[in-house]
Amino acid sequence: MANPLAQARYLLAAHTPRQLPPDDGLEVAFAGRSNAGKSSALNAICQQNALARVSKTPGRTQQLVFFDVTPAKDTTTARYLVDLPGYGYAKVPQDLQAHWQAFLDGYFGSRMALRGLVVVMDIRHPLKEYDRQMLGYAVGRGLPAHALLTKADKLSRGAQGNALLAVRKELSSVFGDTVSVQTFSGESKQGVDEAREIIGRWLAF
Ligand SMILES: Nc1nc2c(ncn2[C@@H]2O[C@H](COP(=O)(O)OP(=O)(O)OP(=O)(O)O)[C@@H](O)[C@H]2O)c(=O)[nH]1
Ligand SMILES: [Mg+2]
Repeated sequence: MANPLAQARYLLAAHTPRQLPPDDGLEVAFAGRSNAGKSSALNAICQQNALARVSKTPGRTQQLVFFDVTPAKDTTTARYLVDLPGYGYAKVPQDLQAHWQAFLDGYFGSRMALRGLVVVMDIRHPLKEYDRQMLGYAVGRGLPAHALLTKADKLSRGAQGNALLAVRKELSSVFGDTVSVQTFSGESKQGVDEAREIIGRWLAF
């Protein structure tokens, strides 16, 4: 079956709440620590090499970047993927961090269009404090969340399996069954079908 997410096109980058697109569609946000691999995951899921900007320098994505995945035949409901600024990057100046915190709090607290949250975590360093906070935000609002344990290509199959089991166990003890998890790699494309399936369901494709 064709991948509807492959149609993704850059729409806009929002630095302030006023710049957000109208809150009347369906959207899925990608969150994660700086350098975790969010932009790479978006690109792999959308089968595009240069949709979201990938960088070796952490803190690259400094806005809420919206990608339009509305099917051409659907003129009633806009659908978006949103690349959120990475968190936990100490070198971002404090006032900028405060700005993002407030912007993100507002976005998560009130965005009606938000249907699900993808939390991207390096499989070698999962479930850091901010990851738990993001998952808590989503679950607290009644939104489903899905964790991608990315950069799986850096580990053997056995080590991947162990990491997956450990994270799954921890997530289910804290959040019950509202948070799912899988292994993933933006590099090898491992797990892209599973991720597309979940995101596609949230976006009512
Ligand atoms: N080996 C490997 N490297 C990856 C993978 N995903 C991302 N990377 C690398 O990790 C670095 C960061 O990737 P990005 O996708 O830019 O990460 P990000 O989370 O969007 O980072 P910020 O926007 O700065 O928060 C880059 O050097 C990528 O090439 C992966 O699955 N495997
Ligand atoms: Mg990025």
